Amino acid sequence: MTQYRAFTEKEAVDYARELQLFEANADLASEEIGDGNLNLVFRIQDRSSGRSVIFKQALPYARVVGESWPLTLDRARIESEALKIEESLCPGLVPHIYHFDKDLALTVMEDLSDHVIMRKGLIERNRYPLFPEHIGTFLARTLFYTSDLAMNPKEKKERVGQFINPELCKITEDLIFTDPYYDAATNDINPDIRDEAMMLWNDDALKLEVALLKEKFLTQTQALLHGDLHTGSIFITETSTKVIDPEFAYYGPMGFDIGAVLANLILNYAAQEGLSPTAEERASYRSYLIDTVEQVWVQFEKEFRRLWDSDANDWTAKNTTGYQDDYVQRILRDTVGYTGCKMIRRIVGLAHVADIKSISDATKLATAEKLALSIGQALVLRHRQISSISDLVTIVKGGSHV
Ligand code: SR1
Ligand code: MG
Repeated sequence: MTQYRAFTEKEAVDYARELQLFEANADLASEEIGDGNLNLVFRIQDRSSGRSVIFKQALPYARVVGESWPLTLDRARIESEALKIEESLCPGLVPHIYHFDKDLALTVMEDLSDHVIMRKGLIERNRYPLFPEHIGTFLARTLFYTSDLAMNPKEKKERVGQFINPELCKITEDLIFTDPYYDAATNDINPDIRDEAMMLWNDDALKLEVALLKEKFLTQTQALLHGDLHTGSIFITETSTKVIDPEFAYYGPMGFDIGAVLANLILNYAAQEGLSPTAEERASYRSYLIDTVEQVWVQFEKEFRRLWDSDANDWTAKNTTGYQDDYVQRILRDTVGYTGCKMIRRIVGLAHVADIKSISDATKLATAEKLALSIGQALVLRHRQISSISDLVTIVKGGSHV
């Protein structure tokens, strides 16, 4: 058994040699490139051929806070097992895993350096025409094929057990569903919008809707989720999309993953207040983002219904008129609710998003944050009345719930 140790750049190279990932005498360079909240990420490259791989190693604590926040290394197992399932269901839409070492909490995977992190691409106002089709397919296939609609019920229950992920789920429960709704010490609130944050804490109607969404997150084992599907968990080019980082994977409500994608697109929409140089460019890019939001849902729904019609295994799913329509409507409502929760947490909670954080003008920053908060609140408040994706679009374009 290997003793766990957090790798240095040199140890990462030594381990790459041990695994014989490169020619014995290859001239290897190693660089720690992780900029996420939790892990170490090394790129190991053969200087002469240019060939490279990624080492992702979990730390026994949350990197963003430090050793005072211990965190299970089991998340590395969860991530590698989820990636393997996702690759089997969606080949080409996730990085390929070459090797996993449980003791070192280390995953060796395909280097995606020819892609960019989608959040960065959106901050630069790039457009990705194939993204809705790619992510809609990823969402439909991973959520459908891991649910009771498609799986043998015994195997599905065993898989729920395989993905019990209490520590990572607790982060989500606290940071998304609990802390933003009171004056928690971990919240990070721009003083210029403190009044708006305090209004959240006093909004009983909003807190009731959040409670219902939190209860569903805690109790519903509908499908194997990615669990943290924001635009920092997506590598992208104009023609390719790769979903990474499913360390928060667990069995939960389908709308949570779809909502994560939509929330981060809409956070960028709000951030255009400070990111776009002119009113025309802001309107144009916002229109692209809204269209993308709509198309992600449309592509998801189309593919999910197609899979249900062709591949459902559950007798009830195949033989109950109206069940599919009701099921899809419930996913949509959950999606809208979780979209709202995920927007609110990125404005007043612990971990913000670069789209908004990178706005240097204080007035524009506060305007963008208020817009994101008001859209998020409206989505949460109205999620149980939503009947089509255009209802969500109307709320976003309205920019407020009044
Ligand atoms: C302490 S971890 C903070 C956030 O980073 C991850 O990406 C998750 O979104 C988590 O809530
Ligand atoms: Mg992550």
